[in-house]
Amino acid sequence: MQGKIIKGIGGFYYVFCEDGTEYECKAKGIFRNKKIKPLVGDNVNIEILDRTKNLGNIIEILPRFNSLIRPAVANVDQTIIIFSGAYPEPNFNLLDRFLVNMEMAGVETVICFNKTDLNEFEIYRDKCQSYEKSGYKIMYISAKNGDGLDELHSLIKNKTTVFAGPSGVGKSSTLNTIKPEAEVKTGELSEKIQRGKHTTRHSELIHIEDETYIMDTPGFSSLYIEGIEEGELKEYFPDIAEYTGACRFNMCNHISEPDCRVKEAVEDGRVSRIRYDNYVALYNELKEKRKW
Ligand SMILES: Nc1nc2c(ncn2[C@@H]2O[C@H](COP(=O)(O)OP(=O)(O)O)[C@@H](O)[C@H]2O)c(=O)[nH]1
Ligand SMILES: [Mg+2]
Ligand SMILES: [Zn+2]
Repeated sequence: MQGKIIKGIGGFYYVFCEDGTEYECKAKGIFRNKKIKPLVGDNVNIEILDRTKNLGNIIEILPRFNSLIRPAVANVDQTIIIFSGAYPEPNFNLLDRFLVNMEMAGVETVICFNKTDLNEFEIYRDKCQSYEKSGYKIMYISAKNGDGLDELHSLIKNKTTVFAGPSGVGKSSTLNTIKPEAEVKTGELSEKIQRGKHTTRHSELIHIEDETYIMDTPGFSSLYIEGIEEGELKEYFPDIAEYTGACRFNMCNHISEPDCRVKEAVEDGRVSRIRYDNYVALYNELKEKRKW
């Protein structure tokens, strides 16, 4: 029988099968020999060992089309990166780091600004909107008053989606609007530090309906970009990569070179200045790192 691994804990894999049942499975020894470790998100074939106790054994992992390391999950159709448009205030540098990581992983990303019901959103609205020029799909939602949720719900239909973003931005609250029965724990914001508590512990896919799955992830507060040199960074900013070969220097990194089309685009507003500044900061960070 075919199914999808939705959770892995202590050597057990929980496989949601076509018959609508969740089976607790082991992966026997065959994967250890082949050096493939089953991942949450893997589509698998299982043999059923006990129909009353819902026990089974994974006998085959079907081919993956992609996989992420953090969180460890396979066959991801898209990531929805959720940021708060109010408080905690959106950290655009962190957003761009995340986007670069997803470009490197080759996973499609949608940016979702939540908490648009709060007055503080007015402070950040323009900055959030400047990302519309980046080419990423941008959504504005409120898990609290329901704004934008219909569009979000249709976006996730029959896909496997990872909800990512800092803690306290409303990932779990948004998930609860999609599947209230999941009753994902949400954290009250501390009045003092205004950061969400870490309430989402292990990585788990939640079956919504049909072929729709969502992974809620614990929040992150920092992200590193690893495995590339500064000269490669421009390839992972799609709105900057668009100008490849257009500048005076073919190898232009769009930093301090003369006759640079990217810098012109920033000046006349075609490329977001926030994003460009983050690009320069990350470029310098990667360059520094290489000197160590
Ligand atoms: N005003 C407002 N508060 C929200 C919204 N979404 C979530 N919250 C609150 O933000 C806090 C953190 O939410 P939670 O879903 O736990 O965030 P997570 O850490 O990203 O999963 C909770 O107190 C929620 O009630 C929203 O759209 N508007
Ligand atoms: Mg959460
Ligand atoms: Zn240039």
